[in-house]
Amino acid sequence: MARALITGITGQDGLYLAELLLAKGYEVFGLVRGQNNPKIALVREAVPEVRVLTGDLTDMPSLMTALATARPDEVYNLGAISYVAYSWQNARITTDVTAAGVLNMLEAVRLHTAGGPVRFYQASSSEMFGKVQEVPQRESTLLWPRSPYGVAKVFGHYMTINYRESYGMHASSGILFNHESPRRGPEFVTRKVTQAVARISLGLQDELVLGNLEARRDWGFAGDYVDAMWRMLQQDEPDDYVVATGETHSIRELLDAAFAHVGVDDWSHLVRTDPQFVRPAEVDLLVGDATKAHERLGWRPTVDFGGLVAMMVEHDLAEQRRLTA
Ligand code: NDP
Ligand code: GDR
Repeated sequence: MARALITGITGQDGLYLAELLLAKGYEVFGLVRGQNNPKIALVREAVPEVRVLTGDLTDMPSLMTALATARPDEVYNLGAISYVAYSWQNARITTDVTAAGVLNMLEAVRLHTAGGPVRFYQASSSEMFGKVQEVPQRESTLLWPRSPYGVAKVFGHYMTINYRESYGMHASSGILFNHESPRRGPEFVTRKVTQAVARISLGLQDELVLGNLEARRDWGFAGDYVDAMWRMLQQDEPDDYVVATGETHSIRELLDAAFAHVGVDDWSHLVRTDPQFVRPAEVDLLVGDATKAHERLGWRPTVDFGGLVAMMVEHDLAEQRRLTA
């Protein structure tokens, strides 16, 4: 039975990846931080077969202990402070976790295996592309991060490549574009919109307050993207891959699609913008070219933008009805 260790198991991707690996017959271990993390309940409910281990990416001894217990064939490093807006207010802790945490995990794997066969996945991000240099963005596009989070991810990305080149480690980096789902945290724009649309249509909320409506993102479904992670670690050779749908939409188009789903064509009186949600520096346009992942991994997204928005609004309508019943 193959064994996998997932950091960030309590997050959106951690839960989908655990489900995927369990379905494939893996024994799955998940790293959870904190002495009483309330999100453990999510893990126990969604994936009760996962063995929870305590640890923190900033605490290298805890990573060594987790590796010694899990003895994994594959390590998926999904743990991070992942909210871009938060990273300006908390740049140092973002750097400690999202940048230095990757080094801690890589070094722990190297020491644990003494160059052995553990395969490593790093959750890199389209946020690394930042200021637009090329459209669409691909693996070779110049990185120009625009947030402390983006800078931290660039460090983790190059450190992963460095461990591959220095120690021959099977370390791959997935440059994943935005991916969403009903499990997405409510601080991210898609979920903020679908939750608000559900609440407004049920008469539970009057308006939605957002920041920049012109930014464009390449939004896919998280369930599809964790499959790409797994495929990367099944390759003979480690490498870096862009994972994206190749379609881009603005926040305005997201609002059009979400409100249309509940029968509202004109949302202008329901949405207000406020500078508090505008970032010090914005990533204006993301759209990925996933040709390499198509050709080498045989990976394709199965959910398009319309399907994703419908899935999330339907989920939030059902959830809000349940909460207010
Ligand atoms: P989430 O924010 O949902 O999950 C992040 C996870 O990291 C949580 O489980 C969190 O645990 C954990 N974590 C935070 N700090 C630490 C720490 N100090 N030590 C150990 N674990 C920690 O993110 P997603 O699931 O959406 O994303 C997964 C990864 O992929 C992240 O690295 C993210 O940056 C990256 N990524 C995400 C994309 C997306 O669109 N979703 C796109 C590209 C990259 P806790 O419960 O304790 O908070
Ligand atoms: P992003 O996702 O920064 O791309 O990072 P987010 O959903 O936070 O923002 C997307 C775009 O929407 C604009 N926006 C708002 N965003 C939020 N959160 N709240 C608002 O009210 C709002 N109004 C407008 C933002 O300015 C931005 O342009 C996500 C995270 O999952 C990262 O961890 C990951 O690496 C990248 O995707 C790829």
